[in-house]
Amino acid sequence: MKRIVYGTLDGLSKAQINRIENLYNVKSPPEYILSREAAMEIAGISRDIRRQVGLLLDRNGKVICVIAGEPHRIVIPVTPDFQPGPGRLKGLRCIHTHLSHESLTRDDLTDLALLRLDYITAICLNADGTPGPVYSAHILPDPEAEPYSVLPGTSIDHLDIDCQAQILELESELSRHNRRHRPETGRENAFLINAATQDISSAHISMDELKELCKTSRINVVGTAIQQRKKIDPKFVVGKGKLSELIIKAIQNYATMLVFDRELSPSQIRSITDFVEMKVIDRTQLILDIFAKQAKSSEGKYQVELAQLEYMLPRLITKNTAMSRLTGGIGGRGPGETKLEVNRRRARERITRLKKEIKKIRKQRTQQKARRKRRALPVISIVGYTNAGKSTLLNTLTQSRIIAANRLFATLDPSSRRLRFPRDKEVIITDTVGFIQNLPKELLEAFHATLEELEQADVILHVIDISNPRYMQQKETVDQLLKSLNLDKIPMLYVFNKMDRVDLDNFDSPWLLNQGILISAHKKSSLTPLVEKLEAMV
Ligand SMILES: Nc1nc2c(ncn2[C@@H]2O[C@H](COP(=O)(O)OP(=O)(O)OP(=O)(O)O)[C@@H](O)[C@H]2O)c(=O)[nH]1
Ligand SMILES: [Mg+2]
Repeated sequence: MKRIVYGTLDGLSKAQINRIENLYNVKSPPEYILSREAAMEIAGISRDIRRQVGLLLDRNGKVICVIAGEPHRIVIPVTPDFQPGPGRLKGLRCIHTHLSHESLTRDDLTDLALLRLDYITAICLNADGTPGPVYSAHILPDPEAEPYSVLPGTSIDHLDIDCQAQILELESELSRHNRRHRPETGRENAFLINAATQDISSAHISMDELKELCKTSRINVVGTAIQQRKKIDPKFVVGKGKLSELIIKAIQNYATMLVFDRELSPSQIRSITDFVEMKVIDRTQLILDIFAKQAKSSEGKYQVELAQLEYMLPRLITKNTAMSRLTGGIGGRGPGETKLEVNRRRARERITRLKKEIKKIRKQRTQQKARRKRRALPVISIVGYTNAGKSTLLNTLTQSRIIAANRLFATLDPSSRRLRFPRDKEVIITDTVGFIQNLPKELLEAFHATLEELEQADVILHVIDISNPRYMQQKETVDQLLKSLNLDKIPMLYVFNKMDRVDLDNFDSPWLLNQGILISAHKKSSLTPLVEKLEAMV
């Protein structure tokens, strides 16, 4: 780092500034939190300028950074050369002055935990300006315990605490814990955050589903928090103070990623990623990610990539600090064109390409459809919430082997099969992508063509997994989506699936079951009433 004074020097005399700059020459042995002389000097300067003064020291006791603060706080600058890895500390300790006898503040402890400082120490000034009590704190490695420990107050005569050895010991304990909690390669440890402005029960429902989405995406959930608020914070979703608290909890649980159970606006993504040294994603990105992993056909892949790009384009950002380095840098790019602009331009070009490709495939499909129409077979389309058992039903009905799996969005590509009814009538039966609450609008747009095909349906089979505790909400989500796609005019049949997994005598909404047909999609014998009903409908 540059040997400049960080913070504010406004209103200070040349002599005062000189004295502060000279703090870079301070020598402090590694066993000491800070040598007595150095402690005397920062207390002296602090008394003189009536503001806090801070130092960042590396593990050898070398001053890496001098900070001139305000009367009640210092702002610790970004230190790109000292980034704490997983299970590691920052390699820097912060020693600063307090103008009164106040012990470590909440902000001090938040800095300690968020920045993963080796130590944080406050040297308090007595009323006469001499150095008074000294307070220190360090992080605790145990996820079950408090995040940090504040040591009993001492004085500047007792800063020889074998500091370096203590930090190393703490760090080795941290890395032992980290090894135990570390995710397997290719996985992440995620901490999930839901900000609830309405009733808490729907927040819980949504959070349960987010956990399932994580499972499908091979993400370990190491902690969750539902935060009730009157209003969503426009910058930090849950407010900066709360967010700090949650991040500390996340770090403590060895999380490598934060997942927000809502769609983050571009400015929220920006403020949060500027604030935290951790991967941050939202519900939409998670769904997009699952779609991307699951897409098989080229059309499906194009559609997902298009949705991802459309979603990312306004969110393509770099960190504030990195931004200034990028824009200030010299490079082979056109004058004034930053990497960000290049990325944006590439994304836009790719979007245009993808739209063309999708259009081409769509045209071929329309021709196929026309052919099918000539044969005039009725079409039955299976829709429903993801994981309801749509593909299983199609498989059992038509003895096919479409992928059916206990994960969300197993099916992205529509498939059609012929079904011959007992009385020799033939129909086409199609399976489609599953629905979900708050389906990202980019995905809805990208999958429009797929969903459009539903318009051709003569009958819609709406499959509902009644063994899922959220079945009612899921049914409503699908009903609403069908309505928004103008499909609610097509004759629809409710199919209540997975009856083998529920105790029907004690089912909580027995009236509902009268509105459709009960089945077990993987048991052919249970499908007879459904087949009879369908035959009558087409
Ligand atoms: N117990 C039980 N499990 C079922 C039944 N029908 C489906 N399943 C299981 O539910 C899971 C999801 O089934 P799928 O057919 O893949 O569900 P889907 O609606 O096609 O899901 P997506 O394609 O992800 O939207 C699978 O593990 C199935 O084996 C049933 O009647 N009873
Ligand atoms: Mg499926």
